[in-house]
Amino acid sequence: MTVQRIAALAVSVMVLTAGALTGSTAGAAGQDAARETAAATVDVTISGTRRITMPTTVQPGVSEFTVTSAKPSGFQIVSLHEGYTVEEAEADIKKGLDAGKLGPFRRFEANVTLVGGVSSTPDKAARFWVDLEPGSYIALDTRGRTNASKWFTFTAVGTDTGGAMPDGAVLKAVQSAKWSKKPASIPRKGTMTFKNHSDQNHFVILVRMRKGASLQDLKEFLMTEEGKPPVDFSTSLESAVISGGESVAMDYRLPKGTYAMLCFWPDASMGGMPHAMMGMMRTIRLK
Ligand SMILES: [Cu+2]
Repeated sequence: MTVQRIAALAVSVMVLTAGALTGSTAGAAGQDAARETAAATVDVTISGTRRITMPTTVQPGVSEFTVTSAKPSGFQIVSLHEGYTVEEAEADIKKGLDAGKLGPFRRFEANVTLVGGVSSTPDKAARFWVDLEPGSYIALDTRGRTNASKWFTFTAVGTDTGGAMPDGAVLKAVQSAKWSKKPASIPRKGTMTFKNHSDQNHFVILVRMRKGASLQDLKEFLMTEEGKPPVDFSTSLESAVISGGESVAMDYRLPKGTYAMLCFWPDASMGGMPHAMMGMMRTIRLK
């Protein structure tokens, strides 16, 4: 299986998982999280044409974002480094992430900090929390085709919210492209914080394993794309992409079971190979 095929598969996984986030927000666990934090709230809406509406200024510090979208969406906040323009970012995403050219992809990764976001579905608003440094940001819907005219620029300025990230399950990326071995299990619902303690960009996908399926079965399926998938793509959860040093928290609710934990972000040093294919793959119990 070529890297291009794997990347295409990863995209199809993401599209499939986007439809499976129903029930991932609110509920009793979400209310607990709200009580524990004093974060400011920011409302985001994403139209059917993937145009983003939100405040043009937000407070720095921890904010709770609520995303309502007309289609399955992937709200993503990005900070462009000094001197890197929106036009350059748009061109590098098109050539790098969309068309698989390594040079533009490397330039994009070298010039941005991926701050957080959340996947959302039309039937239910999605909630996430991030800690924003003062500065300017762009927000985009990663499910749409790259089109900077639909990106939204906002600024974090003024008094810090004083809020804290919510408590709950913690999933960690470590080293370069590895998952922390712990925890072995997490609750099936609540608030999850994805912490990136590595030096690469990552996102996390949890996808339920079919009964009797092993990680080896999943590796073989991803390599060959033959046979019945050993995972159920319709029962899954996907985070936004975050850079090393960043954290994002989100509400989630999934059925009990054994899940595969994967990251499909391409690795520039491996010709764009998705991290999962480099071993960023483990199982985790949801109970
Ligand atoms: Cu990764």
